[in-house]
Amino acid sequence: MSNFINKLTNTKIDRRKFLKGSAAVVAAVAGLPLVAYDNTLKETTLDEKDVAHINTDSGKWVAAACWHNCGGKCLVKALVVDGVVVRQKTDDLREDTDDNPQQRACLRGRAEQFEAQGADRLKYPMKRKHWEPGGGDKSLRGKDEWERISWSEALKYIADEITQIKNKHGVEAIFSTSGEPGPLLNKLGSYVSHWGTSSYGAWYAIPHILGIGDGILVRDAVNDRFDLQNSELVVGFGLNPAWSAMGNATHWYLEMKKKGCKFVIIDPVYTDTAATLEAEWIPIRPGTDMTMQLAMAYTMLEEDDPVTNPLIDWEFLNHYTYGFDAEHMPPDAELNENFKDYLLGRYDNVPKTPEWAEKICSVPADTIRKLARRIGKNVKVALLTTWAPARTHDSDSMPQLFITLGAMGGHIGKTGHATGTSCWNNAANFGKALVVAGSDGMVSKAKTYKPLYLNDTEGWKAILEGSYNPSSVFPSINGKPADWKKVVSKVDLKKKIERKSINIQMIWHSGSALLQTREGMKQGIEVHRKVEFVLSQSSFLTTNSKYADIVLPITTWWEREGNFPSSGCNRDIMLVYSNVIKPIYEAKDDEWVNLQLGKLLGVSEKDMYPISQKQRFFNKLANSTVINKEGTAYESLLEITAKDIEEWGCEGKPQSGRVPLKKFLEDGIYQVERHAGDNYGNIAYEKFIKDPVKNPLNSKTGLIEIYSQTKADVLYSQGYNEVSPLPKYVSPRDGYESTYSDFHDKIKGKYPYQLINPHYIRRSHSIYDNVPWLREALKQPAYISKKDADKKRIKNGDTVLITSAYGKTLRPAYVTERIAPGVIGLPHGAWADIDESNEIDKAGADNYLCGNISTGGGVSGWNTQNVNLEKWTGSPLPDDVDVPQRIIF
Ligand SMILES: Nc1nc2c(c(=O)[nH]1)N[C@H]1C(S)=C(S)[C@@H](COP(=O)(O)OP(=O)(O)OC[C@H]3O[C@@H](n4cnc5c(=O)[nH]c(N)nc54)[C@H](O)[C@@H]3O)O[C@H]1N2
Ligand SMILES: Nc1nc2c(c(=O)[nH]1)N[C@H]1C(S)=C(S)[C@@H](COP(=O)(O)OP(=O)(O)OC[C@H]3O[C@@H](n4cnc5c(=O)[nH]c(N)nc54)[C@H](O)[C@@H]3O)O[C@H]1N2
Ligand code: SF4
Ligand SMILES: [Mo]
Repeated sequence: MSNFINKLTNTKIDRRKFLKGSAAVVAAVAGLPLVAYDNTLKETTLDEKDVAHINTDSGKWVAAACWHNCGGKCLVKALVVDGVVVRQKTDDLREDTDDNPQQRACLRGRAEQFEAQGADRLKYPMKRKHWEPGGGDKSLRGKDEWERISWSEALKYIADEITQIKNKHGVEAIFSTSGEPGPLLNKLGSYVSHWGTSSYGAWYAIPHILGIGDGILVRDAVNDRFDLQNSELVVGFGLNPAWSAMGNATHWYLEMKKKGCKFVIIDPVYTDTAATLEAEWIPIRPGTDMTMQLAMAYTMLEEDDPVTNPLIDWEFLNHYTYGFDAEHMPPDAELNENFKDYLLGRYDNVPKTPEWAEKICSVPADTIRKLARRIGKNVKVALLTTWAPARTHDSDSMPQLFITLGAMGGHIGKTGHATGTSCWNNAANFGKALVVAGSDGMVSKAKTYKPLYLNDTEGWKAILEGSYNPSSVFPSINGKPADWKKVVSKVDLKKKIERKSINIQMIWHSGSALLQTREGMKQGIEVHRKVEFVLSQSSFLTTNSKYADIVLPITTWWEREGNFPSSGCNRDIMLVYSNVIKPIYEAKDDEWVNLQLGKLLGVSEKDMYPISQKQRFFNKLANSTVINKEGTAYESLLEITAKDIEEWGCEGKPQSGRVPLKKFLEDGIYQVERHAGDNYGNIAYEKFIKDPVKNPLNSKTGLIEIYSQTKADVLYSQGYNEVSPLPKYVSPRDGYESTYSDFHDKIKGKYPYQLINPHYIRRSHSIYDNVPWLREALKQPAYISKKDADKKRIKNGDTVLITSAYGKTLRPAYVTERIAPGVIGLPHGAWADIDESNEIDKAGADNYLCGNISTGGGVSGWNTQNVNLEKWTGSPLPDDVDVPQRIIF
């Protein structure tokens, strides 16, 4: 790359020369083997000195995509000189004020140029050397050499494999791990897809049944950033926006702090968020939050006195909930059990006292009591949580308990009071979107096939064993669970779902990193070495692609037409991106692949894409809307002229709107100006609280169901295990108690530590893990408490071996007082790098340690894994930045 910079400053270099100069090609041309792994870090790093010399006079700033599912959404701009991006910047369009801050990019977004233009981009279609139709030596997947093939060869091989497999085993033998081949596949017949609780843990489907959510967006619901400024106290479980909701979420919390709000953060880690907010930190063991919450509820019940110490909002409980006590049971309850008597231990002889909780969650009983006293009805409290504490096994009742605690304090539906999740793009600023991308106009009436769904928690295991849970209650439709009322009306909830047989013979990877991001990776690799054919469409040799037979080079979003980001922005803004660079080498987009395969398999363009890509983008732009000044309705966002339409060469009518089309595309963003008291505020559940009869919740009874028969029935019919209609604590599989072989006598077991997977600032899940800049900045360590490290004589930087019942990984230790003893933090999403000689992963791939365990509603329980920790006696790991990039041509 420095070569390239020199050339760029001295001559007008063309793009092809630049790419030829990249080390990968140099390696290949020099006659090195085709699997030419070469450390090109120096080649791909632009430093300040390089940049200073560039003559950028002819350059153009383009609004570029930062396309990842990263928990933020920011403006990224790329300076394009002679078809190459030489520099990036972020939002400098407006003054940066507290109420209307710029949407500034994080370190990852600013390193995008080294991803999109990385030397390790897949450049050509490739096949593994020993692949033959039907598979060849399948055990070589993941270790074979790669050979370049032409697009026409690749497409022909793929079409032939699909036809073979379809004829031999039926189309239900094809497992598509992401939606990209959907338009083609659903014309070929029913295929297999997957569903999971992924981000949300137990907040995925059950909350819908309980009435959580207020109709704006079912499931999640708290107040918006301005209303939250009225809160006096935030009690936050696992709240770490400084890492997991970059963008402005931490700023919104700081604005609350400025107004005097205090923060208590309950997390196994003393996070950067807790430090920034000067929060009181309460360390907790993973997967045990429910015990602490139950003990808080117990304390409130024990100490409440309507006159001298009013902690509980009885009026709220009586009017808006069912199931708190024997006098307020829902009409459909089949079990004579209520929450209050459960707290008091009437059913199990275990009163849920702070002393009981302390033994499990490690939070001192006194701390629990003190905190419970602070969340009484007369304090404006925001009880917030991310989804992380519920990404644990057996956490199905966690959302129900959380809303119960909020209801006890009456912290719902009033200004400054809130109870719910504050996470991802909506962190600390929840409410309906103020700017909305329009529809693309694609309404297909043609017959399509619905896929069969595998649940992620059992996915790889189900394929190996040939039987799966058909999960008729929860499968996601476009990432959202199905409307529970509709589904439930068609299912006999008193009957357990029967497992069905399955025979997967082709895996088709595209826009997800499934082998990397779902549990049971070791079994996943076994599956990849068993089926007849593995195809992967990607931009790099990702984990999915490494274990494939054929890989197809796919464009990044910088090389495409332009679009809106696919996962939402924070509610104040809408981003848009344009084409930045031409496709690198022979990269094509997934739509093109579908079209070419369609030609070979007899599916026409009209069948798949009746509207062209460009016209679809244009339609989305034309149909985009923005909230009106009064906050009562939406109006057109964009002004589009006849000349615009002509220039685009699209069909459409001129229209008036808030911003001219060209300006929106140039800026890359529209931001709604906000101020306290404007017409766009949001208090979650406000309408329900005003009139619960007119504005019932989405539960069967219309109220918050602290006892929910439907929840218990749905989970029963799901078939994994039975769950109480009440929010009872269940000691989770692979949780704290199971770190002991004998919990009662406190004898530790084979896997005495608990592993969590924080979402890491080096990456967005698996994305960016290959970017040298980011690898240099952040090490992907295993975070280990000083106490545990001292016991094992582990020092900072030592290589450690982490072992679970499912797999082993190596990492450098980061020894710190900022993580609770007994807990190990292994950041989520590193690209697995498995040493075939000993089956040990060297990259710290979280899912190589997480096993296929299915509980309750099929919740992925990543933050409850039992592991062992040892000092590694073999050779120490090199820094990730010194590990060769995966360059295969
Ligand atoms: N152990 C553990 N596992 C977890 C989690 C955890 O906390 N712990 N978190 C979970 C969560 S919250 C989530 S959301 C999931 C995320 O799981 P995934 O969505 O599988 O993760 P990503 O790494 O974002 O993978 C997206 C992949 O699609 C590719 N891609 C993007 N756009 C396109 C395109 O247009 N075409 C093609 N062909 N490819 C494209 C990207 O380059 C990338 O390789 O991971 C989950 N997995
Ligand atoms: N940098 C970065 N940001 C991301 C992503 C990414 O990959 N990288 N992914 C995005 C996506 S798709 C999602 S879904 C969100 C997820 O966002 P979050 O749910 O916030 O995810 P985490 O970072 O896993 O966890 C947040 C905090 O919860 C703590 N925690 C873990 N287990 C427990 C527990 O049992 N109890 C308690 N009280 N705390 C616990 C962790 O220590 C951590 O500090 O992140 C988004 N943001
Ligand atoms: S990775 Fe996410 S937070 Fe970072 S710049 Fe991109 S959109 Fe923003
Ligand atoms: Mo997620």
